[in-house]
Amino acid sequence: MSKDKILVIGASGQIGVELTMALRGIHGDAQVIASDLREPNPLLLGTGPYVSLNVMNKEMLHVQVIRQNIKQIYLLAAILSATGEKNPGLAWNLNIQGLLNVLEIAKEEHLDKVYWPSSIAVFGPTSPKRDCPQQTIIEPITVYGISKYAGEFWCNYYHNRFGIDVRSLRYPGLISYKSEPGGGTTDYAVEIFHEALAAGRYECFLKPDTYLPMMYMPDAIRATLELMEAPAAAVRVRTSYNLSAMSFSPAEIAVEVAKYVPHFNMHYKPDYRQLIADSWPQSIDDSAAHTDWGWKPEYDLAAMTADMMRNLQTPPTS
Ligand code: AKB
Repeated sequence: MSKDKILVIGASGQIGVELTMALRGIHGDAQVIASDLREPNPLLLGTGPYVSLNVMNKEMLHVQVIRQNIKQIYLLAAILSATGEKNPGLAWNLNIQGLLNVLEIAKEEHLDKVYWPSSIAVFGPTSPKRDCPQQTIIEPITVYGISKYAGEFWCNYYHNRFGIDVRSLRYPGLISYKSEPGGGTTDYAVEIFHEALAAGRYECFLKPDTYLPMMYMPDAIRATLELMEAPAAAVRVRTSYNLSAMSFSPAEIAVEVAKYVPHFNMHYKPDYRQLIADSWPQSIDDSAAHTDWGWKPEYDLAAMTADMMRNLQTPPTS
């Protein structure tokens, strides 16, 4: 039987749920196998095949790749920046060993393509703060950032040495309403919507003037699909592409949210995540993605806030 299916690892996470649904829309429900260690996210229930899978178990992963006739893998399972600082060893193991397991299987089974996300967390305090370029000084201070940077070079290595068509994006903070983020420093920009609508106030764990690169999930999903559809020759960056849409501070998003929640009140109580946020660039230069495969974001802060509010205030239809 020819290999024709797509495996999404970490399908119940913030990106995984929406990417799985988007891939199912394009390739057909049965062609996209969702997998996770966790229970399936409720939004995925009844939408297509689901297998319970631990990416750290290479043998089981290998068995599933053969059994399910997998030709492409999207590896989304990871421990993010804030959670990673609580258990650095675990974050390194999952983020790196998980990737190596997938790359080895891609080599052994001659898979068509692999997708693996990197992050703006690769950058550190010595990287340029504004319009941070694709290639620059990169000295990350979090274990998450170190694992992502090392992972980028493993991707590059497997591409150069074994011809694996592995592609990657450095996501900024991602904002979404369908599935929640978990353990990131940029999570405040999602929490603020839920707390504003539920309680009319939010206590932010970053200072009001902390500018960070951010992106609305529909843009992130489209960027991922466009990168994966691009002709291989156009994908010249085989570490990971800078990707950008907007930059804002907690004070600025609070002003936008207050347009929809008139008495909205924001308090600030910075914690250990401030140090992480301060180490990252405020904005990103993603001109390589524009040039190589035509990337163009659609959502700015106002458009994203309007769409978030519309969706969070509308009861879901079943
Ligand atoms: C995090 O905050 O850790 C993530 C990221 C920027 O990769 N959202």
